[in-house]
Amino acid sequence: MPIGKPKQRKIIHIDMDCFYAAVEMRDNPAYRNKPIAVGGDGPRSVLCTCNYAARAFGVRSAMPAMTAKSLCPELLIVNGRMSVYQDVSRQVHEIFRRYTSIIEPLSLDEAYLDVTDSTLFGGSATRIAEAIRCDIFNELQLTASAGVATNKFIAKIASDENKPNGICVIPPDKVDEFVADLPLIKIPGVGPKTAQRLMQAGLVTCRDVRASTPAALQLLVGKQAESLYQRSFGKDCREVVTHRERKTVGVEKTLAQDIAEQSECRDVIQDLLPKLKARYDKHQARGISKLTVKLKFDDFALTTVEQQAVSIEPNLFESLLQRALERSNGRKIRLVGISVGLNNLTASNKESDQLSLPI
Ligand code: TTP
Ligand code: MG
Repeated sequence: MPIGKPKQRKIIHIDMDCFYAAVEMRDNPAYRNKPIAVGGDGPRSVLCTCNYAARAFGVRSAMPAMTAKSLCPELLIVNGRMSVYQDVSRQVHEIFRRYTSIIEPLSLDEAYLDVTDSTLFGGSATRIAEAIRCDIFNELQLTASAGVATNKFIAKIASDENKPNGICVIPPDKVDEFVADLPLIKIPGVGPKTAQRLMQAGLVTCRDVRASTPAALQLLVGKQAESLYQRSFGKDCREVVTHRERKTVGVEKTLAQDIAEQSECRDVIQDLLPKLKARYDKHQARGISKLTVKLKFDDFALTTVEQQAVSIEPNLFESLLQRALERSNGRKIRLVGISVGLNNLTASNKESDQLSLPI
């Protein structure tokens, strides 16, 4: 390899198929050939996920149970068993560790693996990904999908291409072609609002972003412009991070009935405060950087208001609540949450390291 040329990385993204629903089907054979979803089936419940039989009817994650039932009247909605999903997630991670120690979990059912330096299967990332999917199937009776590429962004998008129970490999010489027609909404970090703003400016695919200018992008998406520009050429130099520091600690409550009064929201925050303090206690060494109030309105829209702070101040939560409620436009409140931002321990350590250097 010529000196100075960076080594081509081999990244795998693994994502379990309809994870909670798949575990339920595995453990309850009666669910197997039926459309099922996991969640509550009360009038105010929202689905966590559903199996692929239910998806054929248009049922989706995060959909209100009532809507799902109207799309698919025979949908069976089962209660979730979080501790079982956590156990399965641990078992999946044990399988990952047979192949690499560089694992970055994204959620219970999703992780990035860096196998650049692996010598297994002659160093073939594709064969490693297939071996992982086989182990998961043989040992846990569950299916996973995999994306294999030279960076995290492409691997993540690839894992979705041939779902369920599929693999998609994007070799370096196919990246350009794969990315050019990619709709921007598929890029992690580009949410529906950003995608809408980009579309209004005529930007729908990565090809459109390539033809734009960094300055124009800056106006549209602010500080996200640089990474969006990079992604549109298939570039992503983020490492697979094996340990990520928690950034916030929070508590929230979904209300039994939507509320409209500020005083009622204030009462909910009063109830949540001791829980927040108890949770923060475990992270005291980090110190606090900000306080945040989050509200979910009755149309499921979320809003957050935050302010820098160094301690849990009930009065500050109150004024943040007031500012959040100003955005309600007559909507009622469905959920109230409060959280604290934690200082970055690693950064402060680095700082003290620098201070202790001899001058
Ligand atoms: P996902 O990987 O997004 O979805 P999935 O595994 O159910 O389906 P897919 O085959 O498309 O990957 O999320 C993993 C689990 O996280 C999912 O099984 C349930 C949970 N979840 C929620 O509880 N709420 C949500 O809104 C979403 C998206 C997921
Ligand atoms: Mg999944």
